[in-house]
Amino acid sequence: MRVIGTSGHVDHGKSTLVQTLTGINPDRLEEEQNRKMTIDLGFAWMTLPDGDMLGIVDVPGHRDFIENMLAGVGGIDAAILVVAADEGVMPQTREHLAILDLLGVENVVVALTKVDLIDDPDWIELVQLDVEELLTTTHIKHAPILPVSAMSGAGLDDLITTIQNTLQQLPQRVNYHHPRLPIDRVFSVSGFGTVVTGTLSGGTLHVGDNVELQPSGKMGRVRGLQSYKQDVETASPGSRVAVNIAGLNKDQIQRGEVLTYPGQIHPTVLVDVYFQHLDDIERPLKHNAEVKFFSGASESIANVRLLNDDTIAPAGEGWLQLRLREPLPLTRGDHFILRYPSPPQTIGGGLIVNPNPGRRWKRFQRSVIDDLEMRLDGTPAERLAQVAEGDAPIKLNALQKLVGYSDDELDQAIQEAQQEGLIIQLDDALFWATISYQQIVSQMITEVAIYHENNPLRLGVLRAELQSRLKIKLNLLDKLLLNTEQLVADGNLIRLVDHQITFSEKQLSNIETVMQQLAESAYTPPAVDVLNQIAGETVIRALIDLRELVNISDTIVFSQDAYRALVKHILAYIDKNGSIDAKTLRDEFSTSRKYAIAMLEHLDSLGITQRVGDVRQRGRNAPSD
Ligand SMILES: Nc1nc2c(ncn2[C@@H]2O[C@H](COP(=O)(O)OP(=O)(O)O)[C@@H](O)[C@H]2O)c(=O)[nH]1
Ligand SMILES: [Mg+2]
Repeated sequence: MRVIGTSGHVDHGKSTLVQTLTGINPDRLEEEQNRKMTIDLGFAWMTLPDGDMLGIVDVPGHRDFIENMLAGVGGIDAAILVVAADEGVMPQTREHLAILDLLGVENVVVALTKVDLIDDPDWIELVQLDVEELLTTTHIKHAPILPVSAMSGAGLDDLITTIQNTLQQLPQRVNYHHPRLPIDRVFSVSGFGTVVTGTLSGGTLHVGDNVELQPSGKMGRVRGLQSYKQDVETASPGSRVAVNIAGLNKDQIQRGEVLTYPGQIHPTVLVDVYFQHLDDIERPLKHNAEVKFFSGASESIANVRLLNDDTIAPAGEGWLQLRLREPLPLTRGDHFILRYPSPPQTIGGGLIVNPNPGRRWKRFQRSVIDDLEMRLDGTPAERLAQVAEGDAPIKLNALQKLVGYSDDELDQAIQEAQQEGLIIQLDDALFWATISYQQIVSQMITEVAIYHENNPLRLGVLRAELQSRLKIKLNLLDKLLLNTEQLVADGNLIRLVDHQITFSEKQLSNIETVMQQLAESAYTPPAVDVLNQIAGETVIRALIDLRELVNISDTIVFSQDAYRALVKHILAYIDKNGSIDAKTLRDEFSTSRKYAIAMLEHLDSLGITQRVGDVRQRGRNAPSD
């Protein structure tokens, strides 16, 4: 699954092209339809010939709505740059392309539209040369240019094939277990509640996941997911996603917020960035300038500190520290754009290098700049943590092979990564990136919470069931449980620390009847079926979970008291007489052979007794007192 964005000057035919390709009109607002102009982002999708789904974000080309365009192009895999053959390269052709370049979008397909209006092939060639020249001013290496017409349909098949080829060459999207959905739309659907949409990156989202919105910190839960109007259980990175959130209403959410897993991102107001100035602007960027900052789908007013320059001239580059008026959830490696508020103009953009410097840097400090330069490439600790991300923890020697550090470098990097909270140590030589670890822990908590909700009368979820849901090894599950305070392992059952079984009045009175019957014939208790009929199977099951009852076979349960008395007596008898057999047990407790045999077989299976010929002796697990 991939997402591309349109780009280009207003009226060059972006929305028409999207509608022709997908059958979906991206101009969904009434105002857009009346003015025949895209104002806000539009969304459409199609199935490519190879069967892959393609999401398309259609952006406004008008200069007044550049900021809406910025909210839509974060997270796209590639762009279609639309240039009308009759007008050629225009101001927002340049501006959009510059923005794509600053945002690191390297894959562009140029659609030279409206060729039906042009009779002169030389003219088309001229426009094509102009576009090629413009492309040389960017980092974009390869951008096929295709003459098309949405009116006549000319060139559209070629365009689709070219888009498909471009996307097929992109590396697979990686699941970093760090899902981030910059929200570009919020609405409510009657009967469902609040829905937010965005282009997902960083990891998968699942129905039932607990999620957090940043910067507000509000928590919710994924009630449903859709990708391209289809219900899905899991949404993958690189797709357009609509999330139905339980626990939050529409008014509590805004465009620009990021939906993520709890605790994975923290909003920041101070960021260190590497900045590239666009070249076609008259004035240099000055220290203390007030600008507008855009990243993902979010924006804020920002104040610029030039860390190592007096000014940054057009086409220049340099280090900035930005103070944001609004706290924003940013991470290292995010791209950003700066604009002047008035007259509105795109200045340049670049990369977030440190999202959390925590303090204001003194200007012109060699050490500060050195540190930032190292961060631009990633510190050894950061590289180590990146390699330690994944579905399972990684052994130290495997980690070392992947990063290629010497023993000393490795020690140093591990120490730093631990201090910075980037990795955690699970065992002597077993490490895991903190974000991967937190992800699985939060998934574990969510699974158990869902289980409680669906099975209120079960004390907890079976270890094996949880393990298979999480698809992790059993010994890893046990290690994680030891490290997770919110969960308790109670024998084979895992539960939230504060989960309790609550019975209704009716159930309590049935339980009383059951306990009475068990007290009356403690050693010849009624069969489980009979008890099930009195109180219901789930209630009897709950009593077993709570250890009020002990099931020794499919059909027999004893009350906890009777069971304890039996075990105690059996062991005492063995200690005194060397062994016990079924007949003796039957007579000692005036029970029947059926119960005596079942009890001894049960104790054999636990290793409390062991069978030797026809008698039982102490087993390896018998308590010593
Ligand atoms: N002749 C011709 N007109 C087109 C073509 N594509 C779009 N148009 C017209 O160009 C105008 C602007 O199109 P629109 O898709 O709204 O442009 P946008 O602002 O880039 O989204 C509309 O009047 C369209 O009908 C085309 O291939 N040929
Ligand atoms: Mg449009």
